[in-house]
Amino acid sequence: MKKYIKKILIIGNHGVGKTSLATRYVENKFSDAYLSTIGVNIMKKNIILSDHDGNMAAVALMLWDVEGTNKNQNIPLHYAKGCNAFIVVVDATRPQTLENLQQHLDYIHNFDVAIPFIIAINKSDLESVVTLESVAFKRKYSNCVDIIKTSAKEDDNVEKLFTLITKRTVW
Ligand SMILES: Nc1nc2c(ncn2[C@@H]2O[C@H](COP(=O)(O)OP(=O)(O)O)[C@@H](O)[C@H]2O)c(=O)[nH]1
Ligand SMILES: [Mg+2]
Repeated sequence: MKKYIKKILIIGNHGVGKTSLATRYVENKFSDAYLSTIGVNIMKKNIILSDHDGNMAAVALMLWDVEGTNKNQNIPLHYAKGCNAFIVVVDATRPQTLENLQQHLDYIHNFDVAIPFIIAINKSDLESVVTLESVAFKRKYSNCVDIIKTSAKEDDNVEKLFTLITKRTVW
């Protein structure tokens, strides 16, 4: 089996659920308490992926859970060094977090225009007010792997989110 090491950055506004998604995926835990991330928190998970043809890959996944950035705040560019993909998280209950999407995309594109990213519209267990027209969006950004609704709280689509984006870095 081929072995890979992949680095994925998780970015988005404060409080959208970046840490919760990573913690759900890596430790299968969730907390309602909000502890703001300072700087960056790196989590690791070893996974086995398989594609449609039955090819297998062992991936040592490094998730960089980056401190939230709101309007006009930027993540240090060096965090993205050696990064293979991005997860951009939006809060389904706060339209303002979608307004900053362009800023997060600009960060990615400053670094590498071709790098794959996936968008998580998180907190799908709550009443959603955020919509993103996915067909038009994906046409505009060919490196957008998918836009998926997730809930770190109820463990909905979390595995799918991380698997989809990691697969794109391998195959
Ligand atoms: N209802 C609900 N709350 C969530 C979900 N994900 C995160 N939260 C809550 O939202 C707050 C911010 O989450 P956190 O992961 O710290 O956000 P971060 O700043 O993006 O890392 C916390 O109080 C979490 O418990 C979710 O899927 N559903
Ligand atoms: Mg956090």
